[in-house]
Amino acid sequence: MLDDSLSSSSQLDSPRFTPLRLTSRRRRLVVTSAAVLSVISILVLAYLSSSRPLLLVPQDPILPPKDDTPPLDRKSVLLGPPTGRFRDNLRNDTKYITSWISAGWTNDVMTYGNLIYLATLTERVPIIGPFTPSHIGGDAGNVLFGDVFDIDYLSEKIGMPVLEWHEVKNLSTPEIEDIGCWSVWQAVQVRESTPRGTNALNLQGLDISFTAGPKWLQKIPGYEHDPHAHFWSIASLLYSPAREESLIPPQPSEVHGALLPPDEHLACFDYLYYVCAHTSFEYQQDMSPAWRFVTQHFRWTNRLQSIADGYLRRMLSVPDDEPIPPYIAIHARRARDFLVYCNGQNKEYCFPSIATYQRRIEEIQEETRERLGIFPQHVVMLSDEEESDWWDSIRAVGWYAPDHVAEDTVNKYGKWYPVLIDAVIQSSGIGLIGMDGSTMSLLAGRRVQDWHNGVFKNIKWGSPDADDH
Ligand SMILES: Nc1nc2c(ncn2[C@@H]2O[C@H](COP(=O)(O)OP(=O)(O)OP(=O)(O)O)[C@@H](O)[C@H]2O)c(=O)[nH]1
Ligand SMILES: [Mg+2]
Repeated sequence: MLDDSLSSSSQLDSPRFTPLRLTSRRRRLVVTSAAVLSVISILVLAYLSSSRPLLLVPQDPILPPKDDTPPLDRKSVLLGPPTGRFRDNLRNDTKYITSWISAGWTNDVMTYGNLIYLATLTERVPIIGPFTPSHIGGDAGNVLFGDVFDIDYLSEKIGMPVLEWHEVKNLSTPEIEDIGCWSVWQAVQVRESTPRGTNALNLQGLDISFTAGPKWLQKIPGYEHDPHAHFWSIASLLYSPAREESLIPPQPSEVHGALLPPDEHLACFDYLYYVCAHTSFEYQQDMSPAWRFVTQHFRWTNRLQSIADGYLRRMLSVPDDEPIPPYIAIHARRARDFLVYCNGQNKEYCFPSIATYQRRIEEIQEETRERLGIFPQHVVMLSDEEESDWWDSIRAVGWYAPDHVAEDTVNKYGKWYPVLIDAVIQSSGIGLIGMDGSTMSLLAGRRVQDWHNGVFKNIKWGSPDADDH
């Protein structure tokens, strides 16, 4: 319905709304203004024609707008090069966050992913440590996060600088500094009364005084089978009023016996593996925000990818000037903890047979053919299996595998590299058959899905018919 005041003909006809009916004073004003404008126009035209030709057509072709955003300068959130004490390198106008790892390599990748996701939620710059060799022998030494993953790419993708500890503090003989941190671990489980062990003292020279987090951090408080906490429960400890309400007497630090409340400039937590937004072990769910917003942007460094590509080329006999064909990778966990889960059954009974793998291969080929018009013919096996008979049986059916002994991988690159190269190969195909329960399979599968639009299938195991479907 129209507004009455506007639709009334009496108002529309009135002098107030008729610009042509000018008074003589207004007419004089209009004439003077027109004259002044004409003079200005003539002067401007005269100036333009004397100084340069008038442009009637655009000089440049129409280009898409340029992305003028300068590349993100990660180090801008530091005062300068690494200092003896980390505090001397932190900016007063910036807040930071850190945490530590303490499990197998893939779990540690996920833990750093959780830390960085928490950093994005709390608008704090994450500072991350190296990967430490929990399962590949202590003599392997540490490997920098930035030697495995492209940290500049990651920072660009998440729109936030990600720092490594060695960029903040001089770690050659780290000066021991006291700091207060929250222990999430003391809050979310009942088996251990101490904070989760960290390597902060050895690696970063941090002598930590822990404050146990409140029991409500645990997703199901007191439930001994699930030590998960929610991202936002942990985040709330960095804000008022949860912080003040949760402060209890801190525990003395190991070296100096310092008693410190959790640091507000550099927030720190002992362990962030068991963290989710909604569901425990959430990386298994497509909704996993840590995966979608952070960990999927952990891309291999160019160096690591090209080392792995070299292995693939030699394995599949692909010359340097030809593309590596799309292939299906299989990740077969057959040792250590997975063997223990077999409860004494022999491996042939417990782990998937070649025929079981073959069925999954055909399913993936069918799906990539239908969905992508690609029919991958090469199959590459990656495994922690050490028995040569099993590897012979794999090669006998025409599947490929990197030969880290013949390639002398450990001597050439170091002890980390068989597993790193295998992880890159697992995630660079168009399909992955993973081992149910393996986080290494899970992340590789997510990469295949999200980086290459490929297919990920986990295989069930434990008995010969476990994967029947
Ligand atoms: N070279 C190689 N080593 C593997 C492979 N799969 C597992 N491993 C080794 O077995 C170890 C598995 O133990 P974890 O470190 O606990 O593995 P994770 O990365 O946590 O992953 P999952 O235990 O599978 O969940 C790895 O660290 C590797 O040393 C593989 O495909 N290739
Ligand atoms: Mg493991």
